[in-house]
Amino acid sequence: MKRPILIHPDPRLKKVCAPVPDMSDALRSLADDMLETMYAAPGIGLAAPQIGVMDRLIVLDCAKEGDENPRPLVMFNPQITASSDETNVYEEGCLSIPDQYAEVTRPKVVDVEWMDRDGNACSETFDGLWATCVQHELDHLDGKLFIDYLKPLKRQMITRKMQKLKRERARG
Ligand code: K2U
Ligand code: ZN
Repeated sequence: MKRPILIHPDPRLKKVCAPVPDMSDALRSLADDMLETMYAAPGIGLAAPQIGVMDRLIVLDCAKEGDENPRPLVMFNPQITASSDETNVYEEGCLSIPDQYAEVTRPKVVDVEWMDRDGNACSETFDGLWATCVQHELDHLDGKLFIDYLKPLKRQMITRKMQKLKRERARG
């Protein structure tokens, strides 16, 4: 089922997540909940700590709506094994930092290894939006947010806006 997405600042979004042990039905069900939550947001990626689960699990689907078939990916214990020197700049957002966008520079191409929902070892090279997204999600597993790449003043401004948003949401 759809899970609530944590909003920055939240200590759980700054923690380093634990690798998942062997595959289980519980982990498969968690991945399904994350995909449902991601599509409903809508988003093109989601990391387990964003729904308060401190495990190394991310889901993504960067297929362009309309002209590509959806391609939901579930990655347990994902690792970047190589990244290009060439970089890309992308105006990133984050479902845990709603309505805030800023340019982030990241390697253009990355090789990623992970375990899939059947427990199989997978590896693939990503570029374009897929590369940006998988790096954004992997950062979440290490407690890193896209605003951590910004200048302190810009980061503080965004954090204060989120604190205001949370106060307003708490008032209902
Ligand atoms: O992790 C998340 O919060 C979901 C992110 C994933 C993402 C961020 C930046 C760049 C690529 C992916 C987004 O909120 S998903 C929303 C979105 C949709 C289309 C393009 C960029 C971001
Ligand atoms: Zn994010």
